[in-house]
Amino acid sequence: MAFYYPKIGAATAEQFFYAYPYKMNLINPGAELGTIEGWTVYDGDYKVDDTWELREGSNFYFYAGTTGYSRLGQDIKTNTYHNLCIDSELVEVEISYWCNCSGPTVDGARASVDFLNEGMEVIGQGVGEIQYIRLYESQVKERFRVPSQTRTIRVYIESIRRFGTSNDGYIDDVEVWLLKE
Ligand SMILES: [Ca+2]
Ligand SMILES: [Ca+2]
Repeated sequence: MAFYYPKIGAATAEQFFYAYPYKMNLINPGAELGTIEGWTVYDGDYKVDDTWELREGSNFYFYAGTTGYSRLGQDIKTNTYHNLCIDSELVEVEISYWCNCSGPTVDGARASVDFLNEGMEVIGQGVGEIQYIRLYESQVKERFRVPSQTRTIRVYIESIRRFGTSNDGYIDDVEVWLLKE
């Protein structure tokens, strides 16, 4: 079926919800550029690493080095059509990522989000559960309600060290989806 955008003047939230769930565009979601390009360091520090294979076919993942706590974020702007849906207060965001927290006592990983309005003021927040996962290839999904008037979704990934000097909350392949609740 051909995908088309309805005319802006005529569009309603219901007309656009047919496109949901909708995958939002992230730059460098799986660290495969070999750098943290596209992301902003909000706390601590991040680099990419390739010691372990978190995901089949993945060369790199995000690694917080020897920091105690690190947080990496990326802004996603919503468009006119999403705004119609968001302002109907029926939209949720799902943030998923793959993590592996290794070590004698595992370190943690988490996803969180800030919702910002047109003036880039924070109008809502969501905080996921800290994951302590020793299994390889574990995908975590977190869902949060998107507040009306949200125009930027600032998604964060976090690595939390509990043991040793290496912060082993590794994260790979971040995805952001908008869903109708
Ligand atoms: Ca990767
Ligand atoms: Ca550690």
